[in-house]
Amino acid sequence: MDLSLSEEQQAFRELARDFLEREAVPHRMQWDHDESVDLAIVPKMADLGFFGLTIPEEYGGVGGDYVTYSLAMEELGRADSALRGIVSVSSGLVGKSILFHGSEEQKQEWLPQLAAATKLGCFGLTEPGTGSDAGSLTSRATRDGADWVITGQKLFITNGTWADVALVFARTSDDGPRGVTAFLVPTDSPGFEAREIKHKLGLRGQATAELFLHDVRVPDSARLGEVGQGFKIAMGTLDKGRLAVASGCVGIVQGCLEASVAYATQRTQFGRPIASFQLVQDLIADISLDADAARLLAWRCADLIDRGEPYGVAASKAKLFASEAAVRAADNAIQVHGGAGYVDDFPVAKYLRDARVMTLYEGTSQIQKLLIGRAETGINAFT
Ligand code: COS
Repeated sequence: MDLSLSEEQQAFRELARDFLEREAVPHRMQWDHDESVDLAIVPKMADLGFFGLTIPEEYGGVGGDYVTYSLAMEELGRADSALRGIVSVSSGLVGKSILFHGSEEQKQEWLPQLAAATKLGCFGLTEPGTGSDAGSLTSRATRDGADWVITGQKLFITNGTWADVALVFARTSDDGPRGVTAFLVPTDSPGFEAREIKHKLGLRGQATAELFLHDVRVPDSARLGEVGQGFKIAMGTLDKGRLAVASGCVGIVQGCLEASVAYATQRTQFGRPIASFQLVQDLIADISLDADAARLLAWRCADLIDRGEPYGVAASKAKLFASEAAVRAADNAIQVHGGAGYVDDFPVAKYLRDARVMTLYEGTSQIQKLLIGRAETGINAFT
């Protein structure tokens, strides 16, 4: 479905698809079994521009608009959501936080390395006791002369064991969300420890970790933004992150559609292709509809960002619909495949396992509904 895409946008999408068909699709099942992608693909993805999209050229990025970014995330989601997560956390959540809130020195130091993927970033917001209620986080940063000393624990952190820099949100006062400050913490700092979480349901190819900060000392120059501004930085960044998740989910739905059509047109039962049965076409039509609707919501959000319009609610709607659609589409795709869909000979079982977390992370479906409800009614369900 091509809706007014420019030649550049289409060209990038084709380049991304060709690259991922060659470099990722043949290996994704093995990476899933190994519980790690082959990290040799990371610099190759950076060469193509995946990590530098929407980061300005003056900071080592390739620039580009958010529609192109959405297309890139879709192609990554279609190929392997583990790869999409690596990119959208490192250059998306961490890179965008630095781009919009960093000092000139911080931008010069980190953005070229994140855009080239010579360094990876991770986003340390969630804690064992704080998921949806992110503003109540308990990791603490205490001022000590010219430094800050950070103590706390973070959970379910994508790229956690691979990252060179962790964007850590810590409490600098007891003033709820207004008492949170952001810090760029090099992961080789003394007292910083990352432990990988194994045996996840999906996204097995990406490193998900628990972070422990034992009196980690950083200079004040590692502070990102003003003291007390950390929660707003996290929320603003997550709005763009939700577009990345939504677009990745569009890729999952698209992958389910292609796999289902391919299977249903070659598999015969009762002497004819199963695609000729109306109930199989019903399943495929639902997947096709989900692909179009999710993609249009993601593109609407990307276009709002490109035009400088408010996009937070559009991001919530895109993330909510696309993540639920990805789970639904993968489930439908398995139904089309029958028993063959329940094993790893086809991509649909992995699509379902990978999709399942999308309705949870970067704000659950319930949180997205409450954000949409708050925007529609003016009434805040969180207070
Ligand atoms: N962009 C910028 N600022 C924002 C913002 C956004 N999207 N959302 C909230 N803020 C600001 C508010 O304007 C408010 O500022 P003031 O102090 O100046 O009034 C401040 O942040 C606190 O906002 P709010 O009162 O809405 O905070 P809550 O604690 O009620 O937030 C929700 C509630 C549920 C919205 C928030 O905690 C949330 O999004 N949770 C989900 C977290 C999440 O996605 N976790 C996944 C982590 S990554 S896997």
